Amino acid sequence: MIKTGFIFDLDGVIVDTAKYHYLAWKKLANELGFEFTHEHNEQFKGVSRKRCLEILLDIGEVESSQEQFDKWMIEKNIDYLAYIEEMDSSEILPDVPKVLNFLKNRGVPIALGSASKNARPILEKVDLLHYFDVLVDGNNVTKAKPDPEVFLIGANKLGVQPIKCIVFEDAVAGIAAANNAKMTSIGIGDSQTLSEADYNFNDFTEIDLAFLEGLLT
Ligand code: B16
Ligand code: MG
Repeated sequence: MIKTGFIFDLDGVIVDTAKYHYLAWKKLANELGFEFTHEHNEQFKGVSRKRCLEILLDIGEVESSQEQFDKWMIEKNIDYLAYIEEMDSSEILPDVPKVLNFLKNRGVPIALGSASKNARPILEKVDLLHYFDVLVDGNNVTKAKPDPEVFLIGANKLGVQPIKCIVFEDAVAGIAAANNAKMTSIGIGDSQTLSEADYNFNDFTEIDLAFLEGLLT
């Protein structure tokens, strides 16, 4: 039987760190004299920190030097990390451990495929790091989702053919990246927003083990 691998996005799939990204970006926007809304924050999901700051400055119509840009990147991340410091396993999204346990017990290789450069400390804080055979995050990629790079590196490190990989994603760009990698994409969240996914669920409570079993055969 050809081996199947599973790749999980982090923010919006395993934990809801989007709310902390939002608070940190909002603080910066307010310091710069403009509002940052939840609608704005939607555009930031799955997007790299650098690209987020570019979008933020566009929203506020703020111009900056490279030096100032770099300082704001650091400032935002320091504020974000203060929230991460307080995280624990109570922040794991519902039924994520159910799925991870099932896959682990079946000996299925598991990777993380995230845009975040803070993925490892977050997984450590919520005590899920031990489930992952491979971590691919913002420190390992040169091309952002929807480019398939993050997932292709994950498949390669898992030793699994891309076509035999299953990706859980909450962002439109992430579903596109999985599809571009010729992987099976599972959208976690609003099915209309993630209509390009091969399968859709609102969250992991809707995924039963028989469904996962079916993906392994
Ligand atoms: P960091 P994901 C993404 O995580 C977030 O959705 C996105 O909002 C964030 O800008 C990006 O990580 C980078 O995060 O600032 O921690 O490097 O959904 O790809 O797991
Ligand atoms: Mg995400």
